[in-house]
Amino acid sequence: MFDFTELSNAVIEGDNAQVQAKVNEAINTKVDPLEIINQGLIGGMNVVGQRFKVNDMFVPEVLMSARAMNMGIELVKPLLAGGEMTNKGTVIIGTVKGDLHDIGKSLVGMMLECTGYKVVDLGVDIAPEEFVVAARENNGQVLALSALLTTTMLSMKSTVDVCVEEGIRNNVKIIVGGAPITQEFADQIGADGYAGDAAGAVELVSKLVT
Ligand code: B1M
Repeated sequence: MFDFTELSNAVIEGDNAQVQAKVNEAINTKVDPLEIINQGLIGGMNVVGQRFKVNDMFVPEVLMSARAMNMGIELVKPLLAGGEMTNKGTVIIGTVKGDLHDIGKSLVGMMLECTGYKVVDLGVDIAPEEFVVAARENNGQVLALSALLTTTMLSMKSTVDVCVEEGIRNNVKIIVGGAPITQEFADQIGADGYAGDAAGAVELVSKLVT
């Protein structure tokens, strides 16, 4: 069995070369790509999150870890993309207004892409109106909203409200996710669904887009 500790530690230390070496080692020993992401890469990032919270790590170090994690994900990505190449539907994804966290959102987007959806990733700090424009322009079936801050959760409600005002609410499913989000919150703001992680988001989208 592959020992993920060294890979997680490399993410924590923001050591790109070591992340690359350990990810390649895992790939060569046929470790499940999703386990490499979840246990090794995200496992490390979770520790970073805990240390950041107690001021044991600071922004520049967190960014180095995030960069190392993303680099690892890029190495694993081609293995996930090998499956289905059909277009199952279009998902517009973005982190809501005021929020600059993009790691989880990008992971969700990547997983959707790898399972056959066309993903239009708008990036971070996306205003409700921008989601509406993108949904119209790309004929999107799903709007996927990510938020990591309790303060920006409210932008999710504004986005749902603007979709109603602009008359597109019946044409598009809206899903929400991110660390502070719950099913209860999703119900309160009138979203169509909530997922706690990237795999859950894929499952949810496949239920909503038939
Ligand atoms: Co920020 N940050 N941060 N941060 N940051 C958190 C979120 C925080 C919990 C840290 C803490 O204090 N413990 C805290 C929020 C507190 C709160 O609101 N309750 C916080 C804060 C306060 C801030 C600042 C305000 C700090 C400051 O400046 N004083 C500031 C805000 C900037 C802004 O957005 N306006 C800030 C800045 C930053 C950095 C720039 C340094 C960096 C972001 C870099 C980047 O994204 N490019 C950063 C980071 C990295 C974090 C932590 C440490 C890690 C987040 C992460 O990437 N996790 C985070 C602490 C933590 O979460 N433990 C923290 C890994 C990622 C894979 O997980 O994003 O949760 P996550 O995504 C998961 C699920 O949530 C889910 O699936 C993903 C995969 O499993 N998911 C979805 C996400 N989106 C989804 C959408 C879906 C479905 C599922 O459907 C649509």
